[in-house]
Amino acid sequence: MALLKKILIANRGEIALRILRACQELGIKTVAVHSTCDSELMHVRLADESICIGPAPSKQSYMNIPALLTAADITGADAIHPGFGFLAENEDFASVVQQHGITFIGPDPEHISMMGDKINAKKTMESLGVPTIPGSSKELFSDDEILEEAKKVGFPLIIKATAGGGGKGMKLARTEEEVIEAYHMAKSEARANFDNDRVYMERYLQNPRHIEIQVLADHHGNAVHLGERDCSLQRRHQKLFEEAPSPGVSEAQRNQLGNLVAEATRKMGYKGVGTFEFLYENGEFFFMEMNTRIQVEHPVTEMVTGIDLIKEQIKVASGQKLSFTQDQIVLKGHAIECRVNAEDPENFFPSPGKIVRYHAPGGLGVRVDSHLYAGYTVPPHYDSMVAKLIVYADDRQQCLMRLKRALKEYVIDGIKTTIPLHQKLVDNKEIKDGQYTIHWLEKNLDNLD
Ligand code: MV4
Repeated sequence: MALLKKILIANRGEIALRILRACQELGIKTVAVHSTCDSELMHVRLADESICIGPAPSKQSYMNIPALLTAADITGADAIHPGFGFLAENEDFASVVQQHGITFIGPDPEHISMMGDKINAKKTMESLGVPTIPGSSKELFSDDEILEEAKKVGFPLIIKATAGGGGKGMKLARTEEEVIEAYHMAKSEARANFDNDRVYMERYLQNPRHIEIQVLADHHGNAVHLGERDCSLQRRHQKLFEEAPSPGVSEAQRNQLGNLVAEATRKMGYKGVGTFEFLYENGEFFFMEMNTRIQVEHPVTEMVTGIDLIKEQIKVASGQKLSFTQDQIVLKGHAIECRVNAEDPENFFPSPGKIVRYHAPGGLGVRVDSHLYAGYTVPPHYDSMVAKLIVYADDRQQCLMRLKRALKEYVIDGIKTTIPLHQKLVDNKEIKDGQYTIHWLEKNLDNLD
C-alpha cells in the first residue's frame, strides 16, 4: 500500500522536527505550521512548505482547528500528525480531520474518547483481563454511600476525576474521617476543571514505580508490544528521566504483561501507537491509564528495539501491515532519556531567552532530539522542554557512564537548563542502583549533592 504523500505537522519544537525527519526519510512531503513567534523554528526552515496559523497563544494557533484545516486545504496535505500535547488526544479534532478526507495519524476518535474517560478505560481493561487498581466507580449520592463504598475499597484511598489524568483532580483520603470531604472536593474540582464531575475511588498505592508499555497496531488486526519504560523519576507529574528496560522488571514479567496488553490492543481494534500506564508495587502491575498518542519518551523504546516509532505510525496510518511480528522484536541494551528544560535547575522557574552558544554532545550511542541552535530564542509561551538527550549502551551501568560523559559535553549558554540537575542524578547512589519510585525525586531534590 502506498504511503501518505504530504503530512502537515500540527506541532512545534523538538517533536515537530522529529516528525519532519521521519517524513523526509520516507520521501513524504512536509508542511510546517507555526504561530507568529515561531517562524524561526528549525523544522519550519527544513519543511517543504510552511504556513503561519495564528498568534503565540496556543489556543489561537496550535490548537486552532479551523486554521489547521485551512492550512491542510491550502497545501493539499493528505494527513495531519498531531505529535503530543495540543490536539493529540482531542477526539473532536481527530474526527473533524477524518470528515475532511484527511488522514489523522493516530487512533480512531472512538478510542481517543474511550481512553479519555478514565472510568471507561478501566472498565475496558478489566473486561480484557488487564489487572487494574482495586476500587469503585459507582455513582455515589449520599455521605453514607460514600463511606460504605470507601470501607469496601480500603484505606488509604484516592479519588480521581474520570476526565482527569496526569495528576489533575486527585484527592487522597488516609482515614474514614477524611473521605467525605475528599470526595466532595474531588467532585467540585472535577466539575470546575473538566466540566464533568464523575469521580472514582481506588486503593492508594503508597510507593509504586510508574511503568508503561508501548504498543503498536496496524489496521489489519495485528498488534505488538515493544517492552516497558520506567518513568518513575518525576516532579509534580512532569517526567525528568526515563529508561528502558526498567531496573525493576524481569524478563518474565515483561513478556507476560506485554503479551497481555498486545492482546488487549488487538481485541479493542486499536490502531497506531499507544501506551498502557501501570503502577508497579510488590511485584504486581495495576493498569492506570492509556495514552493514545506518541509520547515524549518514545526514543528510549526506539533505542532498545531499533524500531522507528514515528515511521511506524505513518506506515500504519497509510494502511500498511506491520512488517514484523512479536517474535522479531528483540530488546537489546539499555537506553536513558534526560529531558532538558529551559528552567532554573534549583526552583524550576521557566528560563526562556536567546541561546548564545550551543554545542550538542555526540559519539557512539548518543542521540540529541532538539530544535535548538545558536542564535535561537526560546519563547515564553510554550512548554519548557527544549531537548531530549538519549543515551544507549550495552547495559545500564555503561549507559550511565555514557550519560555522564554526554551531559558534560552539552553546552547551552544564554538560558538556564535542567542539565545540572541531571548531572547530580547520574552520580547518585540510589539512581545508579536503580532503586527509585515515583516519590524518590521529590523526596531527594534538596540533598542531591
Ligand atoms: C495513583 C497513585 C497511587 N495509587 N493511584 C498520578 C498521575 C495520575 N496519572 C495518577 N497518579 C497516581 N495515581 C493510586 N491508586 C499515585 C499516583 C501518582 C503518580 C503516578 C505516576 C507517576 C507519578 C505519580 C506521582 C504522584 C502520584
